[in-house]
Amino acid sequence: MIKNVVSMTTQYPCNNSLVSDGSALTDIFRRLLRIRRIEEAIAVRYLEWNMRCPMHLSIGQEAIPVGISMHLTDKDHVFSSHRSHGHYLAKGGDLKGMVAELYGKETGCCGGRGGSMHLVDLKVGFIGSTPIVGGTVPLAVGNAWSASLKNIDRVSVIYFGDGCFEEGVLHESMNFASLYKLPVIFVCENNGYSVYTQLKERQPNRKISGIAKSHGLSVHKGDGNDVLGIASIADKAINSARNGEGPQFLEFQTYRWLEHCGQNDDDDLEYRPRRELLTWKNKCPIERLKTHIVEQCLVTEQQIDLIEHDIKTEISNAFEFASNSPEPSPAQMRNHIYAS
Ligand SMILES: Cc1ncc(C[n+]2csc(CCOP(=O)(O)OP(=O)(O)O)c2C)c(N)n1
Ligand SMILES: [Mg+2]
Repeated sequence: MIKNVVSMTTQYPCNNSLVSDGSALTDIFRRLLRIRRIEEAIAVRYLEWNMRCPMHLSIGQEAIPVGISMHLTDKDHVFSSHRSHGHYLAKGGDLKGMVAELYGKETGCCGGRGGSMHLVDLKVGFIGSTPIVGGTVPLAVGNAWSASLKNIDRVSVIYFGDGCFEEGVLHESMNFASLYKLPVIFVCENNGYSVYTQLKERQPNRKISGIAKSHGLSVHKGDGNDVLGIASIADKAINSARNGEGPQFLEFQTYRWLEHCGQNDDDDLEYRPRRELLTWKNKCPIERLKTHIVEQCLVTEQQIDLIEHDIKTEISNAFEFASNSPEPSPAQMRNHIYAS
């Protein structure tokens, strides 16, 4: 039986049984599809000009946060970047709260003050995202240091891109986390680009994961479009960090389908080699899982239609909620300001 409500609290053991567990795989499929469909809806509605914050969509990269969050508890903390929607929703973030935030409304998860690149939701352990590349990395490390000093059973996950690997603060943070054996999971979503520039034009020919290893981190690499492979790596790494074995570095190869910032397909700009996008679209993480569960008869097409329908309803309710929500009151403008 397929649940109608998305449950983000279910944690999955990681063993081979997951590959044939129909209800678990269906739930994972639903989580992936939910992120894809909301971002597609944002892309369409962005043109209405009611959402005014810059938007970095993660279409094509959904499997990484879904595979990782499957093994996080409500007490674990997540830190994110400018491309934050998938990280937030996979951690159990509230869809209505996110859409209202994109609309700048009072009911948004940050009261309408943050927008897409400043999602925060302490209720679900989503401590924050910022547009400053690398800005949240030392925060995640500090958060893990605090857990370590206070003996709290908690891991901190920090998501960042291959471009962030060029920021000095990431290396300082890895060094510190390694020295103090902190329970941090560094997750590099390597989509091969920083805005319009390919990795090989920005970094010498050496492995990102090799540098992380030389900082003393345990390194794991995987296919960022294979949600079950990611889940398997995440399970091991998160357990190791939880058991005091120190920081873990996960590097996943993936690909962003749309432009760096905005709702358009920008393949016509030709900063990416011809057919590269198509090659990656053929490795769509959602289609891959769908093919597996349909071919193994773990789910029927009818059940998939039902999931699509549930998600569509949830998304349309979220947009209605956001557009009907009030604007933040000017009287509260000075709240939450620490300096002026
Ligand atoms: C410190 C800093 N430098 C530069 C920028 C401009 N900038 C915003 S996103 C981005 C690309 C980051 O690439 P990556 O980390 O690979 O993430 P992706 O966009 O590929 O997900 C850059 C250079 C910034 N926001 N902050
Ligand atoms: Mg990148």
